[in-house]
Amino acid sequence: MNKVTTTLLACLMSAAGMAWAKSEKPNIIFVLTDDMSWGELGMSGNEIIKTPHLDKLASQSLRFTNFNAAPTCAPTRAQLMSGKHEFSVGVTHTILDRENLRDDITLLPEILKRGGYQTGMFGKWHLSSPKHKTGLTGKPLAPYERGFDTAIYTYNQLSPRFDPKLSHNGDEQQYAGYCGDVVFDVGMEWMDSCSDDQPFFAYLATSIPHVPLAAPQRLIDLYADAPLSEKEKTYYAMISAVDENMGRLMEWMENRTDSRETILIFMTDNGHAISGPKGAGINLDGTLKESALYNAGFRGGKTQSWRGSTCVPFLIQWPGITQPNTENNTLASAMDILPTFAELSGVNIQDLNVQGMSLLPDIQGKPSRIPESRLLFTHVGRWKRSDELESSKFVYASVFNQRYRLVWDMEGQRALYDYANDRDESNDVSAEHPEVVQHLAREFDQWWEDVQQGMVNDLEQIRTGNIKHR
Ligand SMILES: [Ca+2]
Repeated sequence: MNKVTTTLLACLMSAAGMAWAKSEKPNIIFVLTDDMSWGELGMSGNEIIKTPHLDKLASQSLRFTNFNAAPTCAPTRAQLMSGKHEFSVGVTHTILDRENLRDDITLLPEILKRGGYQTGMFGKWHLSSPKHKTGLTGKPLAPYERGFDTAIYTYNQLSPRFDPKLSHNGDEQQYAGYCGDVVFDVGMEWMDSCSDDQPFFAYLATSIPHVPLAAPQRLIDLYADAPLSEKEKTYYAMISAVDENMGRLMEWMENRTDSRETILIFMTDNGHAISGPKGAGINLDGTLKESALYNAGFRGGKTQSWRGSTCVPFLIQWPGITQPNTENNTLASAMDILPTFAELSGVNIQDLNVQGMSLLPDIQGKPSRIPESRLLFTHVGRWKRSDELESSKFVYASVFNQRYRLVWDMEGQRALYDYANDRDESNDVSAEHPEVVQHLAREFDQWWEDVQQGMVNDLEQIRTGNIKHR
């Protein structure tokens, strides 16, 4: 072989090698916490909370500043797993069998398995009731039967907070330590056990800082001199426990020698939690109660309809792809995660009719594919009985675009906010923009009309007369 041919061959081989390296699918670590908002991060201006590791991650990440979850726990998980609005997939509550994610749809881990991923989930599932092994069409509801190779999970909260019991693919096992640490322990152990030949997807879903409140004393002691109630100190200590584990995870990642890159995502499941530190939290009109708690300038929290109820932290670090310390203000949704991961893993999901849209271009720093006309809809759900759903239409609901949010409060009073220029939504601009009100209200009517056909759990309870209520 002459020198030119050898050189040409080497170039071709090198080019092929580069192409292969680029086509290698990244590992994905997705961390979701429970009842923690932008306000509970030091980087957002909270001067009391101690979150050094999350602040560091935020400074190294691309931060989505208009990323929206649902206003409560199970509904956000339904969006993540299905790529659809929670009402379209049956989830209209967090209890009463209305947290059962309909069994006849394809879930995110199933998509990623098609793309060659090893899949694991650790922590709070909250998309099926422990009473039901199967859904309405007779198919299984448990995470280990819906696409996760390994699921070490609880149906809802990890309980008790110390030494909790979790189901390992259906077998109940006792775990030692604080519940927040356990989720990361079993998650990292599983990732260490994964084959290097395939990428992995690890979904770590903590059940903290949701109530019941409990944390290691050494973390509560961090807030000994803070102007907080005892309950608030414990709530903040639970967030510091999340932070400490994020630090542990990031250190663990640095010490690994993967042949492929690893994406790290941190997200939370709803806005500032009324249910967190009981006796503090948020008023029914979305303003903060008198306390040293902090809501990052937003109005609204968990279960409500103002921006603070659904605009949650979303941090993504993808070495070589995302730029550190950057922001993206695209109107994004938890429904977008499934199509984003489908695209990056090369799986065609056209037949699924998901409502989310891929954020891959946004993540790669390319022009977004999310159209200017995009609308998102939120609704607290949680009507007491399924046959009250129609009369609940205008309770804590909203429809919004990139600038305006039409909000119904608990009493059904409507207001329009220019949230892009009025962060705390204090100025109702309905009178100045009647055409915006009319457009958004009409779209909301249409959405409500269409979405009810997906509320399979409510429809079944109405059909059978077996209506669950608190
Ligand atoms: Ca939650």
